[in-house]
Amino acid sequence: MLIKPDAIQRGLAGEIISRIEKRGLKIVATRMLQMDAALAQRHYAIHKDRIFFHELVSFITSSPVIAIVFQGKNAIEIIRQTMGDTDPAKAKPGTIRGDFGLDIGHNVIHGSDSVESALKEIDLFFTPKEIFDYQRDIDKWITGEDF
Ligand code: IDP
Ligand code: MG
Repeated sequence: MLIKPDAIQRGLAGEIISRIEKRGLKIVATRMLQMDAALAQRHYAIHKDRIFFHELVSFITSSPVIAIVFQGKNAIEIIRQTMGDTDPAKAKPGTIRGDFGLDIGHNVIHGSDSVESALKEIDLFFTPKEIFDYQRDIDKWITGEDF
């Protein structure tokens, strides 16, 4: 996931991380960076023909972001559900976008939409050495199994 520039500027980073962390997912990598246009274009390549693409690239590069890799059972679905609908106006209250956003172009968080895109996106932001493999004793209380 990415904590987008608007969320960092508004001081929402901790709250956003906390909501996902509290679901039980484990942080295995994190990095703060300011994306450049080349990285933004690769990250959002799937949207390159959309009318909002230029606006999207210019927004995501406008100020630093925090990239985080979360690991855990059904991580993609859990994060997408916790994020809420892409358009904050449609996102349910109780979701991150539903609680903290108003505008589709300023929706505070990015989350990968499939395991396949997560693997590609992780590769754009992290080297394998920056991703941690560690055990938490609490995992057996969250899922009944160790990750
Ligand atoms: P997602 O972030 O929920 O996966 P996508 O459809 O993948 O949503 O779109 C990527 C990002 O592009 C969205 O998070 C949003 O910030 C931006 N976006 C999507 N649709 C529009 C639009 O119609 N106008 C401006 N920005 C948009
Ligand atoms: Mg998407």
